Amino acid sequence: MKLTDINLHTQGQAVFLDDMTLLSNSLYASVFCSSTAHAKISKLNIQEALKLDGVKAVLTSKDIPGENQIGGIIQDEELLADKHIHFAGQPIALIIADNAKTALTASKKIKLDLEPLPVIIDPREAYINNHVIGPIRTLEIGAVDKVWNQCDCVIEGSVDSGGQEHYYLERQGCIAVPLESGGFKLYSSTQAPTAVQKAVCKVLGLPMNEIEVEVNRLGGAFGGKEDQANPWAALAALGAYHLGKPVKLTLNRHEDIRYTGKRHPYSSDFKIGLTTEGQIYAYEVTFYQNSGAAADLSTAIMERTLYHTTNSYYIPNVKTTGICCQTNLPPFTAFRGFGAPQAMFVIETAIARAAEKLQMSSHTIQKMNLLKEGDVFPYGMAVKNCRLARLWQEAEKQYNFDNIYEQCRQFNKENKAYKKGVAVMPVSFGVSFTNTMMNQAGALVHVYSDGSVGVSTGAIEMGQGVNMKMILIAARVFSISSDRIKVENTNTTRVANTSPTAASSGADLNGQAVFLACGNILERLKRVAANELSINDINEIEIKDEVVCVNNQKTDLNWLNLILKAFQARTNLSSQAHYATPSIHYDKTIEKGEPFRYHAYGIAITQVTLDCIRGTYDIDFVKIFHDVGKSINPLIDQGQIEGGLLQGIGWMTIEELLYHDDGQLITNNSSTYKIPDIKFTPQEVEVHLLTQAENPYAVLNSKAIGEPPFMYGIGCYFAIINAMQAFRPDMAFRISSPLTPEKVLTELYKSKS
Ligand code: LUZ
Ligand code: MOS
Repeated sequence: MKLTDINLHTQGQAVFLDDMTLLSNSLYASVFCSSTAHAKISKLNIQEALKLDGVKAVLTSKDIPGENQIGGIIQDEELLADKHIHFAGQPIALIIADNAKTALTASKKIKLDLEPLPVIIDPREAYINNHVIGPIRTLEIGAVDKVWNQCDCVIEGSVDSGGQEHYYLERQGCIAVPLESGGFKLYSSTQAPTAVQKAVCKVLGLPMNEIEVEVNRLGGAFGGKEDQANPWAALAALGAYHLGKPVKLTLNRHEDIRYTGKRHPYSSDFKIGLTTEGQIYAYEVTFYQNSGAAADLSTAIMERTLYHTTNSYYIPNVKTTGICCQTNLPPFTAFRGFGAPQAMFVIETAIARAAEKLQMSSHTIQKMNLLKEGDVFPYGMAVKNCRLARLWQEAEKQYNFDNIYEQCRQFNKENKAYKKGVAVMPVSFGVSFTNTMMNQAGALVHVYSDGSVGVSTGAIEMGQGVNMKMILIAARVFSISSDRIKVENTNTTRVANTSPTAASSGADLNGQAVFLACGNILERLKRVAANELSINDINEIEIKDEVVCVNNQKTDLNWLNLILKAFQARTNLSSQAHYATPSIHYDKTIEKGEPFRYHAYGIAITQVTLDCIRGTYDIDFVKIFHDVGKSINPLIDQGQIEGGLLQGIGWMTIEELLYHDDGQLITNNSSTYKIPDIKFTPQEVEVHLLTQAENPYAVLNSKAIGEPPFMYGIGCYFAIINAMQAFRPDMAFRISSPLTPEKVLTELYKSKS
């Protein structure tokens, strides 16, 4: 069997950046970053660092030959701080030495004289002080302001959600190798090789054809390497540029956690209006996004937040406003879900509070307002191929929700110290980059004369199994054994102008390009076969399990001799193809359009048991009903669902980022920042993939899988709240996420205000 990433990972044989064999003349870099969050630099002293034996250079902003600028959407971020520091962790100088330890030691000898400036870490305080990034955007449908008096019940509130560290196992890093042309080849741990290429070009002042970026695979990314692999690659390249030798730069875990951006914390105000039966009539929300010190992807992330304001519900009157607030924290960035989880947490909070007031279960309100075919989202797109009702029905058929709630009530009646809680969490996630331009991909396929196949795309394998999906797509088109197919690493000279592997669309976009490229070659092969077999109409020809068939009848021609004949006939056995998602569009001036090709849907039911003496909780089960279209590989999709769920649960429960008022991250190591482990994992996770759910809008009728399951984790927060209410029915809990055991315990014994 061919060794693919999946085998290599499980055998510990996969080669990551840090495992690569270096050229013998390689040098090592370390980055000196600010430990102060906001200040003017009055003096930078590098003399002590330079004196250290083995140090080759200390580079600062003055040594940048091109532009000292790495901002993507908005040009507001210096690669190396020149005069002004905006966050703790901002790079100031690059140390190059002949070994990694010396580079790190030298970085500690750099001295800074600073004039401290006031630090803002709270998004609302930033907003009041006018520190806003990009335009404030509002989407509207119906007329919210006119309908509040028609609602039986109107509830207003605020709620916060915390940030989240990506905690990819492979940290950020890059190896930059000078080439004879004066350009550079970069091996980078990035989701976006073209973005790295562009960032390096800008910093070094070189054209794109002088920078080659190659990626074997990543040890996880989760959005953390969509934009934020760029600075480390640009710094490694800067070192290689000045020293003319390969330079390796990797962050250690402590550096990575402190210096790089995370999921955006949000603080939000909401107002929801319903009938006494639970029909939602109006919803108004303002999102204050803590964007950090520079734009990074914040405005795009806010755009996805706005589009997911109403999650899986149809609400006729909606007004949603998003504000990107500039603070003195490291620029927050893409993270699985890209702003949608933050929006969904707020609407679910609004529904939970309405349920309290109306004295009904949240799931009654959720079900009553579930999206139906043809319903229109606040951004103007109509729901198509909506499968929420089907998912809900199937879930209720297998697990009678009322029974589950009743069993919990019974348990809670009989137990004092332990309480059970339940929550249902529906998810609707729009698939496509919200920036229409980014929805394109390329593939290059070679069929070699021995019948083996090489596939190159712009997709990055980061453990999500995209390479296996590419193999399965090529195997399906040619109808050959997947053992004949190899996916090459990702390289900007083979497939250019790539979008990041992000937005859950890696397999959709690159897979469709592979499908088209293979189709081109297949067409040529059919002509060769027609010629060999003296058939006039190539539509009568088909390859089935490596055998050429004519009108479903097997012939003597098989894949191997067909390829040989084709080569002898001087047939082009390579094809490049390009795919651009059709029909999507958006007009920001009117805030209406059809930004997504389709939506991914699903429902999760979560039950927890709360230890009311300790504040700790166990997750009894999560049962998931998910629409992944016609899955290309159900095992990979199940893995993404389980992984996404657990990462979402972590965000909502135990993963807590704490900052000092001066902008220092307190939870800056694995000893203080806790991610879910196997013991924390739900005792039971059941995944049901919806059957007979072809999706006509993506490759081979499949659906994107990467991000949607993350948001099932939100159900865990509400299940815990549900259990807390069973312990203290007199309390209305108002707790920001993450809902750590510490917070649970404090709230359970709080006196009633
Ligand atoms: N990245 C991006 C994303 O640039 N645009 C998006 O819409 C997106 N969505 C999810 C994850 N990453
Ligand atoms: Mo992303 S959050 O890089 O799909």
